Amino acid sequence: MTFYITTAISYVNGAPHLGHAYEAIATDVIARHMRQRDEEVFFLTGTDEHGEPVADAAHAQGVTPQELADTNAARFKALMPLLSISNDFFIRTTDEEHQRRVQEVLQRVHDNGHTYKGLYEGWYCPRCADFKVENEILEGNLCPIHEIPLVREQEENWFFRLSTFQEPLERLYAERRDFVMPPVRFNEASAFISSGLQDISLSRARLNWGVTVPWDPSHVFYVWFDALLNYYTALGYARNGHDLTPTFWPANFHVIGKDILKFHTVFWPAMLLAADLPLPEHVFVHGFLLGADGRKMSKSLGNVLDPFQVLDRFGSDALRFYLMRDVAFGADGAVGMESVTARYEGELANEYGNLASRTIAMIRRYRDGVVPDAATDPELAEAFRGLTANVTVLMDGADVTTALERIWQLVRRCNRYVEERAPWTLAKDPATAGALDETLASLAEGLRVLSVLLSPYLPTSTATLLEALGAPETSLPAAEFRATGGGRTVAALEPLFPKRDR
Ligand code: ME8
Repeated sequence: MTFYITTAISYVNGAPHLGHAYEAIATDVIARHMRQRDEEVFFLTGTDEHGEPVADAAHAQGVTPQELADTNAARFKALMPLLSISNDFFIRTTDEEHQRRVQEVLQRVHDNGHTYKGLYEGWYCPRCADFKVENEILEGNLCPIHEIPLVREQEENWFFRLSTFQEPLERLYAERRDFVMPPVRFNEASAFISSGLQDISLSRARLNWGVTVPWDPSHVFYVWFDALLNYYTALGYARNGHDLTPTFWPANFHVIGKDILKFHTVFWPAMLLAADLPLPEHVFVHGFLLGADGRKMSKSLGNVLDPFQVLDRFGSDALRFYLMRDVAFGADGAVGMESVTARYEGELANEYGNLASRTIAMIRRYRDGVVPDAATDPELAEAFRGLTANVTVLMDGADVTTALERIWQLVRRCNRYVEERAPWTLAKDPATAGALDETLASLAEGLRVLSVLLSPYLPTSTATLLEALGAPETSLPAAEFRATGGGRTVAALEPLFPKRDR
């Protein structure tokens, strides 16, 4: 089976921020989990480099759009390994192969009769690069997202006949309730469609920073169609000379934020239908990260959490864990350094880290570093029953937060098990040697299973720990709690989550 998952591609008019990191991490957790299931996974991310926002930002900085794109695309690309993102390709919409394929697909849309030339007049937000329809406009003619004044624009454009896709889209939404997730976003997209679709511009005549319209070279494509098509074009050239499209198209998951819902849940499926291309399975819409004060993060409010600062102080596993645990995937959530510290100390260090260090230390102290070859405790085995199946179902629905909570309940259960069994007491009396063997074998097994399940979230520390346990296998079948186990030698382990200066 194959699994194709994408993030949105980031605008290069600014530097990467925590919202970008959040989306990439969540998508990475799902991709890594699917690889554990032995799926053939392709995970795409990248940068969105054309259009007015980039051209304007470049102009303001006195550089060419290409220069600005090169500088910032490099920053986004460099962020991925810092976050332990396992993307299979990084697309830039200025890639020649991308541009060629955009032209090919949109030429087909044109040839299929879904375009016409007309005069466009409407309210336009230069930051969204989007014309707003009446019911989206805030009082005082403001952009609902940026809250800046909209500009009245008029120009001759090529139009895409979105209105003719009203019925096909209504049918799509009637037939596939999970096309958009979570349900609240499905309802939002569905309501937008029911309110009546208007044709939209497909090209810009005034701008030249974009992909040239092949049948009318005085125009460039409207940046959103160029950008959306990245999900399709990348497969054509990501692996030099080998077209991955037949293997991976259509995508299984597009992961996006709530501000770009309309483009992905309405324009995108209509465009694919117009180009005779199969539709993706799911669009998952996540919420927004807010400052610790619950307001939109902004430099002027001083409530911005900088991903680089968190990475510096706590490392990538901690940032990944924090974001997946603290902000329910799909909802908005407030984030701040204090709560990062609390999760790091309270859960990573004191719960998982502590379970790991005491399990290994006790095996070394009481059993010369060899996991006892004993039957594991049926009661603990029972607590683990169904865990992997549960996580699998949750991940199918992209519910990375609930899956993590489910795993974490077992981290806590194992720590309680240590207290209940008090191995340090069992070790004092030779008559309880059998009970100590069972306890240590069970803890080693529990810790191993938990680490396999946690590896998509904490790829670095779980790899270190599984190596120390002598059990580096991370495929999902290895996450079953075994009735017996042992005989393996464990290695000394440095604290996985050492104390940090405040
Ligand atoms: O929208 N919290 O690019 P972008 C959570 N180029 N997610 C956030 C966020 C926040 N505070 N701020 C942004 C674009 N995001 C287009 C996409 S796709 C064909 C083109 C998310 O750099 C945002 O919702 O503004 C989007 O999914 C992604 O980051 C990139 O945002």
